Amino acid sequence: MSVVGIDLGFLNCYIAVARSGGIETIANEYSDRCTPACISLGSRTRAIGNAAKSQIVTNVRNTIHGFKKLHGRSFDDPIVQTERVRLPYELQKMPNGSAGVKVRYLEEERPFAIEQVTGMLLAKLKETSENALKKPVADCVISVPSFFTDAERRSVMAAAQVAGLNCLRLMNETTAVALAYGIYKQDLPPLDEKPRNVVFIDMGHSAYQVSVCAFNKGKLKVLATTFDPYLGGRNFDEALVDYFCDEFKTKYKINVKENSRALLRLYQECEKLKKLMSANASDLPLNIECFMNDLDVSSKMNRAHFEQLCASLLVRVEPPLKAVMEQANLQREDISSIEIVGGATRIPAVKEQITKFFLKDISTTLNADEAVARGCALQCAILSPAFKVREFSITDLVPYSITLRWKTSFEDGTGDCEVFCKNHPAPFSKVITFHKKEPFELEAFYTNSHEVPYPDPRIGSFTIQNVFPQSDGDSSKVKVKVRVNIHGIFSVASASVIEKQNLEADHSDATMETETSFKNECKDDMDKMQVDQEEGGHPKCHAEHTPEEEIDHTGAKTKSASSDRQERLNQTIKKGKVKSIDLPIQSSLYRQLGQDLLNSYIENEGKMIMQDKLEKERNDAKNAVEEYVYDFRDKLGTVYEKFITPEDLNKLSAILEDTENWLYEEGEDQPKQVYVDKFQELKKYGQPIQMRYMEHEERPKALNDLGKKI
Ligand code: ATP
Ligand code: K
Ligand code: MG
Repeated sequence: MSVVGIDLGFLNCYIAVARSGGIETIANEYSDRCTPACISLGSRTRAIGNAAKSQIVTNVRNTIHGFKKLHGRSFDDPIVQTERVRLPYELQKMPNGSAGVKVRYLEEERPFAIEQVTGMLLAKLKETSENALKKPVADCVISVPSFFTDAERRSVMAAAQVAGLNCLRLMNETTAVALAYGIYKQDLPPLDEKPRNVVFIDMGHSAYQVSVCAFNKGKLKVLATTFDPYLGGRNFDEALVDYFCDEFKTKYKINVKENSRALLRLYQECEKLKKLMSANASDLPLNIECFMNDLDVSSKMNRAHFEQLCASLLVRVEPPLKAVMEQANLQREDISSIEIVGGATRIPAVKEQITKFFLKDISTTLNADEAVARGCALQCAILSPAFKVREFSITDLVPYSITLRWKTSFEDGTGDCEVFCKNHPAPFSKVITFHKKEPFELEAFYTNSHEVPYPDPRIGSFTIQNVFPQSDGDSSKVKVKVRVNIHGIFSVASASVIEKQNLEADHSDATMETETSFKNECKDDMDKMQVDQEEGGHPKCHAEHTPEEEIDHTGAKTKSASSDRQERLNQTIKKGKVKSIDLPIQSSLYRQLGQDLLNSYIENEGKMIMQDKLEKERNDAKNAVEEYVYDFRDKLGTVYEKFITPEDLNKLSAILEDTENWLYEEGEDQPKQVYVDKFQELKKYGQPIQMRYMEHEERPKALNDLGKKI
């Protein structure tokens, strides 16, 4: 059982683990706590993370980065097409219509699905955690943006499977930050007091997210989240790049945008410049040697000018702040603290916008780079039965309202019901009752497609099977449990038919009841946790509905039953006696990756890991030969000199020189065994000399020891 939290960033990934009683962020093999979200494919091997990042400019077409937004989207998706223009490598339409990448790997053109790409990255992060923890890692918690839709979330879940990870929770990034903030706070208000409201702001490389959370002792509840999924540090880099491209066009008569290598270098330099400007307001130079056409370019920039260039970006900071306060129905004075994380919040002008809105200093006490990973690791520790952590309950929310639609038997009409409103607590289950005589299909979709940053509102369709009329010809009462699970993913979780004799006579085929799930009905912890919190006195969206309602499908009338809690409990008890039979559900999820395809990705990742391992062994074997040559030559000139005849010395020197030349020529690229054999051959020459030398060294010592004994 491992406790690992992964911040899967657009640009930067971080890992936090539970080790020696605490949560710590760990470093990779480059002693870097940040692992770039970058994969470079080669003719023999893959490089992932830091090693890949250094190849962005040298292996332009086969180095994959900036792919987080491709998850769960079709190739034709407008977002994919927008990203495509920015990417220096090729995207490709996969056979199932989704977006993949096309790169050269092992000397051939290869398509990779986005789940494979992120799978490679996650496999690397898994390996890094295993090295740190010195044991196998599977269980983990992975972060996703709070605005990710179901299709995107499912795609990240699939990527985790490709990497051999068991993701216990996909955690919204700002919620992870909130947990990292709250769990160690000793002074949170008691449960019966007004909660402490804190705003969390994360601006990373690709996106901007805001959430407001209410804290009481031992619990946090996300009240609202807002976002601009298209605003992040990279937009600020882009503003600089555009400016310099224009300048260089007139100044040097070069078109940088036509040269992907030069453009990538300019992006890298502009990112550095942007960071420098965060600490320095004066003029800063930009110099790039041999930029294009053997030309050295130079220019300068300062903070004030930069802010001018970014004016249209800076005005986008406020709207999500305003919206989050409106949605949570809070005033500025209700907010205790404003916590900012994410690299791009280091831009002074971004901070100013935030301060200007809240009229309050912002707090930077959280580690801006590591808070997401730490929060994920804390969540993983909470979920892990093997790990003791302080009790802390986390209630997240449903970012977009979800509606179910179905066909009714009357007038070929359709019925629908909003099962989760926007900002409804999650995870959460609800039970909906239908009166049906035959199998029926439920279609789930996002109610307000315009507020979802995704081109298709569909979530999936679910057919409830094995529904028949009762023996007397009446409709059967079918209970359908819908759920937004711990990953923030919607599903129709179960369905059952309730036996007739326990029901009051109900002759309307067009009646539906919805009810929130009661404690007695909850079968797993997620629901229980939810219900506990519901009882903890945070009535939100769902409690505004009456817990039980009957809705006429035709829309002609809607009558609500009593919402009295006692009545609910009585009902629950009555329900305990009725017999229910589970019904099979056939689910068809929108843009779901098929199991066969997923299995083939898992298998392929295994093959690639094996290939990387073999390649590493081959390289190690080659390096061993090289090292032996240098070491042997060095010793021949020094310590071995007395133990070898001049003729042998000449002969051996020649052999070593030949080997060295061979390593640079035909020995440059040989199978592992060739190097192993070469190494053995060299050792045959070296060992006798080494023996003589060792004997000589040992003899006086042995005599000495003997002397001591006597
Ligand atoms: P996302 O959250 O969108 O998935 P990410 O988590 O990978 O992206 P972060 O690591 O939070 O992103 O932030 C990276 C961004 O922050 C980059 O654009 C980087 O240039 C920017 N950044 C980092 N440090 C500074 C700084 N000192 N000043 C300005 N920008 C900075
Ligand atoms: K990050
Ligand atoms: Mg981030």
